[in-house]
Amino acid sequence: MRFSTNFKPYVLLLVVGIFLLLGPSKPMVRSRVWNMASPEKLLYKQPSVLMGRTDVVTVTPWLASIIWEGTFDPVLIDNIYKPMNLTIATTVFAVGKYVSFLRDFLETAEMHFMVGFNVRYYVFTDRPHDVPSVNLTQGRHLSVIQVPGSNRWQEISARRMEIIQTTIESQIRREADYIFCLDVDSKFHARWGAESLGRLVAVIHPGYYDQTRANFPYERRPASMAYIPMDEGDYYYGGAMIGGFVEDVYTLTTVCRNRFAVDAGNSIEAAWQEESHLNRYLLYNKPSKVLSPEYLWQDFKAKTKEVKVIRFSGVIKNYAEVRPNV
Ligand code: UD2
Repeated sequence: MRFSTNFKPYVLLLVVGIFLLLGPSKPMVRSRVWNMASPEKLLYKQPSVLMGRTDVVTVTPWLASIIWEGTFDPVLIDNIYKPMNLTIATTVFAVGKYVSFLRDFLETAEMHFMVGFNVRYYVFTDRPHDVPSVNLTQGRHLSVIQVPGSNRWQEISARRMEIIQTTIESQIRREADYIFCLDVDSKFHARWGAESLGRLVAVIHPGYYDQTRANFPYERRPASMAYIPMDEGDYYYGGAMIGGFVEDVYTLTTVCRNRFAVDAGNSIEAAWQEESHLNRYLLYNKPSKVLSPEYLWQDFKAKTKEVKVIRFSGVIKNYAEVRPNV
């Protein structure tokens, strides 16, 4: 091949070099591969392969752990995860009167949620001036993001998927490694730590963990994109918690948001809004870690014998009082 007299091969080499150095343009996402390095000489209880919880199932049929008290060693877990210097995004929506739940949510999170980790709270509200000022410990930040109000609670609850998706795009994927999306009308009561971290994390709804799948309140109309047939289903997952790597939750929220929009176009609203779409998504995209109902209880429910610790629980609320519609 002959070059024209004006061609300068070193210019081509320079351009190719710069391209290889900078790489093709792609969204900036944070690295997500860590070794499970444990410090030398750390003393903790010897694990057993014969003794453990026998009153509950601690692994799913696709071999994801189900996290119950007694299945992990908090000292060991913290010593493995804390040196990774992870940042955990935590989204919470407080739209309309739900802003009144924020103080308890945040104050109890400071006591129990991912203590010792970098935590970034993203508070979505239409009432930024009513967001309480809460003392945050070192390494923890809070940003308030204004969102529109609505006169339908179903819309507020369901629109979370879309807003989480777009906020991951605009900032969270650059600021955090993992994300938890939580209901605000809740309080933490005990440790919720690094044992909950995983690629895609779901929580078993406390109302249905002892039920057969036919009794799960899945969306049963085939016309809906959230449809689950009667003879399918693993668990009933609660919509009050979605977690995992930021990019995996991004995919989940994108898919659910799009399916919700298709349903809306067909004038269908799934039985439990985004919770129904979440359940459908997780049936065919299995979570890599499942949190037991310790991580999502409801204050009106008496504690059952298999639940040794209630870590996070929905408060009793007067629906007519706090919701914009009934
Ligand atoms: C269940 C789910 C919830 C959601 C909903 C179905 C559990 C324990 N809860 O709760 O996650 O799937 O069913 O839509 O699994 N919100 C506001 N302002 C409002 C209304 C709602 O900010 O006026 C936000 C707030 O963060 C709240 C969340 O949406 O925590 C869910 O709404 P909810 O708690 O009223 O829904 P609920 O109790 O039926």
